[in-house]
Amino acid sequence: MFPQLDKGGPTETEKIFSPVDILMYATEGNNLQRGSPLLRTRVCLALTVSWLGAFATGALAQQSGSFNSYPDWSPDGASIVFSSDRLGSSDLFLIAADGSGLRRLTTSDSVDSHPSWSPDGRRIAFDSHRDGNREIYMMSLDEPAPIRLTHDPAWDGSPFWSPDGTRLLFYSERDGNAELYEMDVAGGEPTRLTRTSFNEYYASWSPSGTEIVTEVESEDQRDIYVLTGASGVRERLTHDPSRDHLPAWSPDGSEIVFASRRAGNDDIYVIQRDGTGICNLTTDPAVDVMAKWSPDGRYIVFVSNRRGAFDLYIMTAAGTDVRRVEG
Ligand SMILES: [Ca+2]
Ligand SMILES: [Ca+2]
Ligand SMILES: [Ca+2]
Repeated sequence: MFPQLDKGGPTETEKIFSPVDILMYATEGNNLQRGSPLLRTRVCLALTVSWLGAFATGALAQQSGSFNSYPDWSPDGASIVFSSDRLGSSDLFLIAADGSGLRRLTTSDSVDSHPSWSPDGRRIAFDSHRDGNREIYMMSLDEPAPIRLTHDPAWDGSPFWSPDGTRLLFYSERDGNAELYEMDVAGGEPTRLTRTSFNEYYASWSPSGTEIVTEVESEDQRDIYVLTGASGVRERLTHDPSRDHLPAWSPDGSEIVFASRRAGNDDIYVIQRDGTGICNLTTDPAVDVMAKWSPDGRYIVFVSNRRGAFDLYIMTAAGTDVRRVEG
């Protein structure tokens, strides 16, 4: 239904990521290393065996393709919103979790990315370069003309809805380095939440709305932190010299899923909220990133280039039964 166009290079990916150098997967993904299992701190062996059994014959046959990224589930778990450059510059798309009903949401010539579905299921927040620099936007699924919410020449990106649907959490570099901000979904001035010399990226509120999980960059290292309460008490959950990034909560708030390069390439890991019990769910030598739990807690959607292009995949929350979301 939607032909996939080979863009011939990482241009769109660079547009999405270069300002903060988060993820140069289009180039790094071609430089895959097989990670040593010995590097993993606490491998869930049963899951690993299951995975290897299912994918021992898997191959990185495709060398190029479109960049499908940043999936987020609808509140009812039936659909997934994601960004994709399959029809040109990166736009937002909807697809049913079974891979049916692909629908294009935005048609900007610019790069639209990082969609976040509202708790009431009616709106999508996202970021876009359509007005010259990265800003936060919101669109209704009934009235898909996006409303611009931020107006600052600095990078404003990766919005995430508060559980009560009244505010958006995002990061901005308007004050010199990346900090977290929140703002009313109706608009107005954002409120700055962090004041550090580090970079805070890619954050989300816990299901209770009382905590924030974020990736923090300091001294060329990225780790997962949880910020608690108005005073922003910082709790560091990971301490690995490799990159730990792109965290997201489980629906009950007891666990956090994230991507890490600690085994030599990006894989999906789960850690308990208290920082214990880290467990890796993927061991494919490809890039496995951008994981989000389904609202019912049973599945995790993520992005992988294990077949060449970056596509959406769904596995159980235990890391089994991986399938690509066709479409
Ligand atoms: Ca901006
Ligand atoms: Ca900071
Ligand atoms: Ca991997």
